Amino acid sequence: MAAREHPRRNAAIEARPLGYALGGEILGVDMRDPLDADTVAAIRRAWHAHHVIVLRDQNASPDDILRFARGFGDLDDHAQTPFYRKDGYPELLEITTKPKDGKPSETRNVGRNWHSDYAYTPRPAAASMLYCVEKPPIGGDTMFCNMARAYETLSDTMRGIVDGLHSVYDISLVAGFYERDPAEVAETKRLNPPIAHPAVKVHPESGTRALYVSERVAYFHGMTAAESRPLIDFLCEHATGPENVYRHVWRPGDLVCWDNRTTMHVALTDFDQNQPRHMLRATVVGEPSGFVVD
Ligand SMILES: O=C(O)CCC(=O)C(=O)O
Ligand SMILES: [Fe+2]
Repeated sequence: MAAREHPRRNAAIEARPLGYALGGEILGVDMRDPLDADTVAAIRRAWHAHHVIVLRDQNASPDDILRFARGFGDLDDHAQTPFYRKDGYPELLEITTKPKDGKPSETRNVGRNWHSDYAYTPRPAAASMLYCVEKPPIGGDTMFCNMARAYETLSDTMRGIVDGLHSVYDISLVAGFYERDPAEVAETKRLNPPIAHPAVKVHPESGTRALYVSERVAYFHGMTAAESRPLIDFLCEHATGPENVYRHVWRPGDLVCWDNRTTMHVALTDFDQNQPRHMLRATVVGEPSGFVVD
């Protein structure tokens, strides 16, 4: 391990807001330091308040990322999408534009429509932590929206309607899904049949109610696709309006952590995709949810 030039303590933790609707920067945390319970509690408080938290100027190895992430819960081994794991690190997804084994990266187009991670599984992600190793000189930004605020700003009547709905998530609605390797597409579809989750999620820790509808929802359970479509479109448009969004402009060494129960995100193609953009993601597993539909 490299010598530490400026060992720091994780004692004085502050968060400063990055956006009006969501987003906060955590100051005073070095991911290489061991995480104590007070630090975890302070970060959690900031995370519940801001929904997306950002740690800048980190110099974290894959092991540092995993140790930090484990402080916040059990990590997913990504068995639902087994092709994207970093070699030797099943708990890290490699999201990269860099060719692998002489072939285009299968993760070059991950996250291109608004979504919450692993909503198409019976154990949707509680949280995701994405670390930027390398980024293009311009762009490659990620946008986040606040789904608790999206829910709160609906009318009472519309809240009553969505409270009674289940969103049916379909992995084939992942943007660019069919541009991936056909064998992989078939296998990930087999592993992830369409699944219904409540259209409003109650956060298990904070009790916050948040809309749980995305561009990967095919229909509402018990309704036809034609009946569902205008409502899905309205809710997505309502949730992703500019005033409800934080846009993250990456720097290498950023760790961005989002709460998948209260946010959605989208990875933008606002960059030259021949340029390297290389990210590592750890995923904190959530509670089991939903039922597979026929
Ligand atoms: O690459 C990104 O900015 C985000 C991709 C994504 O959707 C994810 O890591 O969950
Ligand atoms: Fe994602």
